[in-house]
Amino acid sequence: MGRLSPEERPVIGAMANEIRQFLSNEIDAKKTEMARIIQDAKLKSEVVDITMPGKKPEIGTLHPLTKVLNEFKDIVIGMGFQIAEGPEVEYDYYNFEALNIPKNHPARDTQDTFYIEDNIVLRSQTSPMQIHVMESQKPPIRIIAPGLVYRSDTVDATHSPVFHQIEGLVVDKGITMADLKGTLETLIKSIYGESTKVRFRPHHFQFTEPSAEVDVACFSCGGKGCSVCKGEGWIEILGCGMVHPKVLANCGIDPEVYSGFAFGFGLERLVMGRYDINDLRLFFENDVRFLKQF
Ligand code: 2U9
Repeated sequence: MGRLSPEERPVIGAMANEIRQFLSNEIDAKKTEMARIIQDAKLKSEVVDITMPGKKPEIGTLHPLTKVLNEFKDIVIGMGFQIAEGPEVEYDYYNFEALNIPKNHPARDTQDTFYIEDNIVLRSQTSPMQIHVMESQKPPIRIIAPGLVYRSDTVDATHSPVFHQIEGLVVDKGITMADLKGTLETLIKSIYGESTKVRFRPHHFQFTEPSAEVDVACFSCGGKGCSVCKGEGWIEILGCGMVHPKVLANCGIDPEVYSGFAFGFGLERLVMGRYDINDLRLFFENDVRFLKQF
């Protein structure tokens, strides 16, 4: 523009403005056109065909342990038991001493657990909950205490440091071993079937006297002996006994007036027998291929 004469300058300037305006309009038109093309492509890609069939939502299933525990709760509630649940971190007193297992007693070895402090442990059985109930309520007592328990075991196909246990306790006047046997036979036949054969074998537990272990005839061979029952013909399912008088007395219940029986079993072991599962670790590996079979 500098080199132009004064007469040429306004003419060329007007032409330049016209060209600038034209180019600007063209660029804006192109931008608008491109934005529309992008918008159309986006809308096309997001179109929802409402006539397509819906995606079937995956329906989950209950964990086998939960399923069997719920069945068991239904059975025992129908028999007049109440469910009592409590803390997994317990005082040494409630997990051992109140159950007639004083400090340094060898019975602690089979129930070795994890110590938070010298007098605070991860419970090795759900019995502490039964002690709490016996301390807080007078007989008659009919409770089932399910829950997680802890043992210092190494994980393998049949052991885990964390597993579920279910215990039962009945305390009243005149409770005898006959009540124990009748109740457990009824319970076991409700779980394993009416024709199940049940056997009581003398045993020892620190917290019950007399004590017994209970077997059922092997579901696989009916008692002849096979690989499932390791040739025994019988499979051990639980332990039981008459509540030790010292345990009653520890809870302020007069063993001269009241008596009781108790039992306990591992839930994983029961479920493995029920569904012929041969590896305990399947219960907590969360493999959907295993879990969705139940
Ligand atoms: C109180 C008094 C006594 C509970 C009992 C057993 C026998 C027993 C084991 C089975 C497999 C534990 O899960 S396991 O390792 N339990 O054999 N438990 S009598 O006796 C009690 C409970 C509470 C106040």
